[in-house]
Amino acid sequence: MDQYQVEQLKSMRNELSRFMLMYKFALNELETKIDILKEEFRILHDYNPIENTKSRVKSPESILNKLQRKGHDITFSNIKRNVKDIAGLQITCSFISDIYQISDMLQRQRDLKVLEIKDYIKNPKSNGYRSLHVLVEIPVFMSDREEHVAVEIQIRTIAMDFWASLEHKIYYKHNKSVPPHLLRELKEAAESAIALDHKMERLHLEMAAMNVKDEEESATQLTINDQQFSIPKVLLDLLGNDRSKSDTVSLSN
Ligand code: 0O2
Repeated sequence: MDQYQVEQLKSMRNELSRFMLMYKFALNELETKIDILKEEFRILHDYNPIENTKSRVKSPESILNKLQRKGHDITFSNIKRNVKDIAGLQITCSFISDIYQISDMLQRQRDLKVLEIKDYIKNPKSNGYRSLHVLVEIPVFMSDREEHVAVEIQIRTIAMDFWASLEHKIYYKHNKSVPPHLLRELKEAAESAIALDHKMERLHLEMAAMNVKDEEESATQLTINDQQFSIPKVLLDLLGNDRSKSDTVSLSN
């Protein structure tokens, strides 16, 4: 390789690094958003819907394979336009309802533009894959320009994630031609995962209802000097009346 070729190679490598960095920065921004939500939930609420997050930038080889599969010429603009999952963020939750709650919270953020939502939970893929894919675009401010970068957010339960990682491994291990008995068993495993998710959600709702009762009960209890007293209803009504009177006074002042 002569000096000219080495220089050409270096310049191409720099261009590729710049391109990939844009996706890394977009992921950094989204991860910060998730960290903020996690911390807010940890401090202000009893319950955190986000179990875990994982991010990855797709390898150049995998990007090119996808572009070729879709029948496009290899150019940076074609990659940007046609491969939307170069930056990927996976969020795992305990319950299905958490998935939609997180998706709503992200969709309400004004600097995120939602490009597409694929709901593989309501419409699972034929192999059994379930997950909510939210494709967003986020602005990234660099030294000389502003780029709007796509990030694919995959939100799923722990059970869905367990299944997807195993299926992904099997798929690649068998070079994408998985033996029929494994496909059948994977489908069965996906059904067990659905059943588990629904059962856990029911238990979670039941426990939440019990907690509300407990909270109501403890709000009417008073502990003085290690002795517990129930506050009589007449006293609660009286305190309630006094509070609403003083609220009216302070509001009108
Ligand atoms: P990898 O190795 O994770 O990067 P589109 O982008 O819309 O033109 P695509 O890629 O089918 O077409 O979009 P989709 O359905 O949103 O899938 C994108 C990613 O979701 C995949 O990326 C996987 O990460 C995941 N995914 C989708 N279907 C399956 C599935 O059946 N099993 C598993 N385990 N994961 C799935 P890649 O590039 O395929 O793979």
